[in-house]
Amino acid sequence: MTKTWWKEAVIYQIYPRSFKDSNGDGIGDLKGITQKLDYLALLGVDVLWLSPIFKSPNDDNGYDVSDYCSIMEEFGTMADFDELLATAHENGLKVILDLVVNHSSDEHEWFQASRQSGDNAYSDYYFWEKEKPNNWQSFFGGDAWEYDEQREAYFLHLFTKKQPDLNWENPKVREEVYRLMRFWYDKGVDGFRMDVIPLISKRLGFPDAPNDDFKNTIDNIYANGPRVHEFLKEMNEQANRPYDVMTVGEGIGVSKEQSLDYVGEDRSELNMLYHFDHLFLGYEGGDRLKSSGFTLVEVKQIFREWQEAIGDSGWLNVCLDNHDFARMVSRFGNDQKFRKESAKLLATLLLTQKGTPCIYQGSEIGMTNVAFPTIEDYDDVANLSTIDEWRAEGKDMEELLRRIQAGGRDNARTPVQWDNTPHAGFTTGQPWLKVNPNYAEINVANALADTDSIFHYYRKMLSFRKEHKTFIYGAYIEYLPNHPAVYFYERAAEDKHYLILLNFSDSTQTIFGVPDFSKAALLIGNYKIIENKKRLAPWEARVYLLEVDTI
Ligand code: TEU
Ligand code: CA
Repeated sequence: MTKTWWKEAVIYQIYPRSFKDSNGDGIGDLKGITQKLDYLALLGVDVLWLSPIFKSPNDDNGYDVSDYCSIMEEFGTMADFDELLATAHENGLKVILDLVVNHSSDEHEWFQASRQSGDNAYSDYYFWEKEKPNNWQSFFGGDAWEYDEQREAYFLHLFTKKQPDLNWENPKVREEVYRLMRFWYDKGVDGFRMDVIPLISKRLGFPDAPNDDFKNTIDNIYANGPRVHEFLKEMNEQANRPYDVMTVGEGIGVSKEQSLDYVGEDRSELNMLYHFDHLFLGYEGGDRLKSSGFTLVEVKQIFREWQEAIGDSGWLNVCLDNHDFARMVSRFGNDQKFRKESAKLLATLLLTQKGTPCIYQGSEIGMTNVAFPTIEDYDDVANLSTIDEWRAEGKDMEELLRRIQAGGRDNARTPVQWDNTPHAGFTTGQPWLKVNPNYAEINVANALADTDSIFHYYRKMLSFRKEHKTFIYGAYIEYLPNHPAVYFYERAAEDKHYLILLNFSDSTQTIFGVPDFSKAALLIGNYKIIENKKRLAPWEARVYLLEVDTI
C-alpha cells in the first residue's frame, strides 16, 4: 500500500456560516476562520475542509452555487480567501474546498441562459423534458421535476428546485467543471471534498424509482450511474493529476461492494470517500426524521465490513458526523451524564480507525445537539417539505419538533461556542441560527483552561496518532464483535499490536476471552484511575501497546 500525506493527515471540517463571525452581521465568514487558524494549529489537525464558500443565494446554505469562481458575499472577498489560504499554509495547514457540481444554483448564469431556449449554448447544461419523465422525488421531499414557464419544460433537481442538476453528459459542462477546479488549484488549494459525486451520472432512460424506500432509490437509481467512473477518471486526468491534491468523495449511495470502484488505488478516480452506512443507520430510508435507533453491534459490523472491503487496495475517510447529521456525542455517545468521557471515547475511535479521520467543528469541545423550543427556531431547508406535509395532514407538530430536535441537520449548525460571552463569542450581532444554550459551560475558552478537557484529549490523541504510524498503515483486527457494549479492536504492524478498548455504555463492562494483554502498556486513556485491566468504566476508552512477535 502506498504511503502518502493525505493518508497521514487528519481533516477538520469547517461550516463557515457557523464557525466565527468577524464583522458582526451574525454570519460566520472567512476573516473569522483566519482569526482562528492558530487555534486549529494548536489542536493539531492538518487539513481544513471548508463547506462551500462560493457565491450563492443560500437556499441550501451554499450548496447552491451561483458562481464557482467568486466568494459568497456574506463570507467576504477573494482577498480574504487569499489571506486565509496563505495564513493556513504558514501554519502548516492545508485547505480543501467543497466541490458542488452535481447541481448549481438556479441563479447561476448557466441556468439563467439555459432556461431561455432550447437552442442556445447553455440549453443542454441541465436536464430539460417537455413532460415529467418519471416519479423521481427530491432528497428534500416533493417532485424532482419543476416546470419552468420560460423554457416551457421541466428541469431535474434532486435537491431543492433552486438546485438544478447539471448535465454531465454534456462535455461542455465537464470542461467548465475541470476549468473551475484548476482555477482553485492554481491558487494553491490542496484538494476538494466532492458533494454527492456518485450522483453525477444519470440513468438516461429515467426509469421510475421505487419510492417506497428512498434509500433504495438513492442507491439504485440516483447513485452509481453508468458513466460515473468514466467522468471521475476524466476529472482526474483533466483537473487533479497535475497537482498534489486530495480528493474526498461524499459517498452517498455507494456500497462497500462498490467502494473500490471509486477509491481503489489502481482506479485513478478519488483518493477516498466517506460512506453513509453508519450515518444513515437507524434512519428509515435515510430519513433522519424517521429514527428507529441502532445497536453498537450494528455500528461495529459496519466499520468492520468497510475495513474488510477496502483492505489495502483503497482508502476511507472516517467520520461520525458532519454538517448534515446530529452531533456525534449526542447520537453515538452520552451527551448528558458522560458527555466528557464519551466525547473522548469517540475521539479515540475516530483517531485509531484505519482511514483519514474527519473531525467536525465543535467536536473537539464536545458540542452537543440542540433542542430549540419551536420549529420556527430551525433553519434547515431539508425540513420544510416535511413541515408543510405534517401541517397539511394535521399531524402532531410536537412530534415533528421532537424528531427535528433529535435528528435535524441544524444540530450540527449552531454557532461554534468560543466563550461564555453573549452568543458564545461567535458574533457581536444576532446569530443567523441561535447558539446552543449550553455554551456557558461548553466553550473553547473553558476547554483551553481545563487540562483534562476534551480539547486537550484531542490534542494528545492527534499527536499520538502522528507518532504511531501503525494507526495509519497498520492492519485492523476486531475482537468480541458481538459484545453489546464494548468495541475492542487492534491495529497491528510488524511486532507492534495496539489494542483499543471502548466501552459504549453507561455501565461497567468486564471483558473475557480475548488475547492476553496483561503485559500490555497503557498508552492513552480517558480515565485517570484503572482498578482492573479487564473492567472498563462507563464510556472508558483505552489504548494499549503490546510488543510481542505474536499475539
Ligand atoms: O448532502 C448529500 C446528502 O444526501 C445528505 O447528506 C443530505 O444532506 C440529506 O440526506 C438530506 O436530507 C450533500 C451536502 O452535504 C448537503 O449539505 C447538501 O444539502 C446536499 O448534498 C445538496 O448539495
Ligand atoms: Ca460575518
